[in-house]
Amino acid sequence: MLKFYTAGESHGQALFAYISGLPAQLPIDLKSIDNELHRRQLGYGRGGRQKIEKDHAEVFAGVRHGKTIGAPIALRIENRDWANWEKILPVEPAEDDPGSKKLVAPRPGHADLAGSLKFNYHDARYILERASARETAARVAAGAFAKILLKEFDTEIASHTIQVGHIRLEHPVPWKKIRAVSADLDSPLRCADAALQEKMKEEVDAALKANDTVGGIFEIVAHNVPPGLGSHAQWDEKLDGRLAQTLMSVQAVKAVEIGDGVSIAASHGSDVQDEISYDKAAHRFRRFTNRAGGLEGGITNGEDIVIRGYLKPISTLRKPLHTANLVTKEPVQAAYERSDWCVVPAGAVAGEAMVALVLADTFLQKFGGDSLPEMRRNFDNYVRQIDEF
Ligand code: EPS
Repeated sequence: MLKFYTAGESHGQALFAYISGLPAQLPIDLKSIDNELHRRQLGYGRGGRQKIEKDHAEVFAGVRHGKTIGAPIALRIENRDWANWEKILPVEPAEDDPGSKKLVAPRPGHADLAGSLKFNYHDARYILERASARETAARVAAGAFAKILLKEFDTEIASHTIQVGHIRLEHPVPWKKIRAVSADLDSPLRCADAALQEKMKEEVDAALKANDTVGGIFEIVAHNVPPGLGSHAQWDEKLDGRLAQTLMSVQAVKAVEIGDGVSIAASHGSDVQDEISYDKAAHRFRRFTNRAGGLEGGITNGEDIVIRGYLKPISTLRKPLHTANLVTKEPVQAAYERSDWCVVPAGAVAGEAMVALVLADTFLQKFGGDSLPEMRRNFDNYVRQIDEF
């Protein structure tokens, strides 16, 4: 079973990720991990922090001579911004607590108030430090290891932006185009339609001009996924449920959709179920459509997994909203922290990592193997079983 945890705060010394359960002898291209981290930092509408950081994953355990050894992996991502915060957020007790960074005006939409009530803090600083989307850098680094494992079995994950503000990409995009735009480090919003992307950029510019933020929708596709992953047998084994929960855990995601889940709710069954044929040459069952997004009954059906994350406009606004002071309870204007004003591409990269981590776990559950060669033998046997079905 693949497990991963992150630790670290946005303005602490570093972020950490711990991953266990990967098979031994998996070749690890450390550059690919930093490329994922770089992708996460990009995006039209990202704030000043991304000019400070140049995220790099230092691996401290679990990898030797460029390959996993079947032991837990530990990595660290330094926060360059720590130089500006070490006196404000020291680990050791500090005599004079420079209250300048206290946050007593909780931002509506952030974890500030809910977290302060939960942990009995009258200063939301200690909540926002962990709640910040900065934490997704650690998840992206962990997800990069999962992507490397999946790639060994020709399963790939990519994403693209399908909506920013009111601007929506309506037409379907083929996998090859999604893959290309997902990897394009120069694409401002990773939208496959260049003309529409210009309109999306105008939405982002308008939000900044109005001292506001803007949300959107990203679509993640897992390509070349074998049928039979996940299970219908128990509520917590249903892969659609696991993926939905995983994506919801990414900061600012407020809704998740698998396949055409939202639009088909208003349709008839005969119009939306994906009818089936059999491709004799390829020894594969095929679908004429993929409205189910590659999952039926909580189990992969061999089509691409398609999952969308609906991102709220982030909560930190230059145009402050009404709130109440945590100490005096008096009405005040919400605090402002340096921030982004559109994070759809960044949210998509974090989402890709989370989907990769869950899919890698389902691969390990189905094919097991303490070493990559053993896992591959199990995988090849299963593929033969499907061929001979
Ligand atoms: C982010 C880092 C943060 C924020 C942003 C995303 O850095 P800082 O707070 O130092 O600017 O820019 O996080 C939020 C706005 C938030 O509320 O979560 C990052 O690295 O993704």
